[in-house]
Amino acid sequence: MTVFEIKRKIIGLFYEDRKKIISGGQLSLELGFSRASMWKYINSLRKDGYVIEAFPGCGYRLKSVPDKFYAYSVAAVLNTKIIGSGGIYCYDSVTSTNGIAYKMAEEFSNEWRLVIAEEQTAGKGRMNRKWVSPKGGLYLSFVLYPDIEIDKIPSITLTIGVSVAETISMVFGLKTKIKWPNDVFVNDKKVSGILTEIKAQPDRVDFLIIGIGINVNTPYEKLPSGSASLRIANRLDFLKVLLKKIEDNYLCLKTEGFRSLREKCKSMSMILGKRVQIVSHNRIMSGVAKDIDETGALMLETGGGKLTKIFSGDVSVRKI
Ligand code: BT5
Repeated sequence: MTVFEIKRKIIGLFYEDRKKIISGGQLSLELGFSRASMWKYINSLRKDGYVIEAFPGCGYRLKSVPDKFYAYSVAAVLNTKIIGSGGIYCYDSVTSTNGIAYKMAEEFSNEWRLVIAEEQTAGKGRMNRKWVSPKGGLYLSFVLYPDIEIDKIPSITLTIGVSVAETISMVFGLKTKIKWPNDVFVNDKKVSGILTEIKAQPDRVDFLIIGIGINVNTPYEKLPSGSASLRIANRLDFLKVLLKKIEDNYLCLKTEGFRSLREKCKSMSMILGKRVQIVSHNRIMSGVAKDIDETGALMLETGGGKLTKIFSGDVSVRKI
């Protein structure tokens, strides 16, 4: 076993029930090596910030976990089957997790990798905008290999948006809204943005990079005005719930199509039925946001009942 696997296994054993005391004998039995070697790994985990109490004659207990992602700790708790199955990569600081995941996907095809960073120095929004990414937030990207037509990609971004919104509602009991095509709002403030990047051939999608930024534990002075941030005691627990929700919804999209997710998306939408202005490919359009269609495109009523299909753009809600 590698050090990664040993640490993953130890954290996995403790994480199931954090109040549990596990005897040294049981640990060495589970891991298949001596108590002396066990001590070495317990100390290594302590150096990583895990507080592991030792009760002489009884065993060990995990008292607290560090507020830092390690690939082994994420692997220990993650209960997804595809997301991250090709490897989990955690960094202290990167330019952009999307950039890293994109390079990985180009180099290692068909590996469903997951990239997480504590901070990004050049976090990307859409259309070369910036995603402010101070230390301690949640910044992650993963590679998807969807067997889907290019014009249906917006439905994937919306599925991810629904998943982020559902997870925040579930964990915090907060009402969340989705702003087509890629934002999640709490109390009318943006808490999360999604960036979907694509590599495709004329007739097929090679891969997608799904990048998610969520403001957690971020001081407001570090964020653009109009942002929200969530206070989270344990980011790892949140990540686990989030990625499972994303995977479940993604598999539902694959097997059942966009139908039920589209309904969720519509019910969470903060723009449907409203008069909006959309900037899309340097074109400005106004109208009423009427519907989200079966591909995830926005149907804009531009006058006289005429519906225009919009695949991407920036939406602002008009006051009148
Ligand atoms: C987005 O773009 O909202 C997509 C953001 C995706 C970020 C993730 S983090 C992990 C992964 N790696 C990356 O490099 N990116 C992804 P867009 O819709 O273009 O919104 C960008 C706009 O949101 C900016 O122009 C600001 O107005 C605002 N903004 C920037 N940082 C923000 C933040 N932390 N919280 C709320 N709003 C922010």
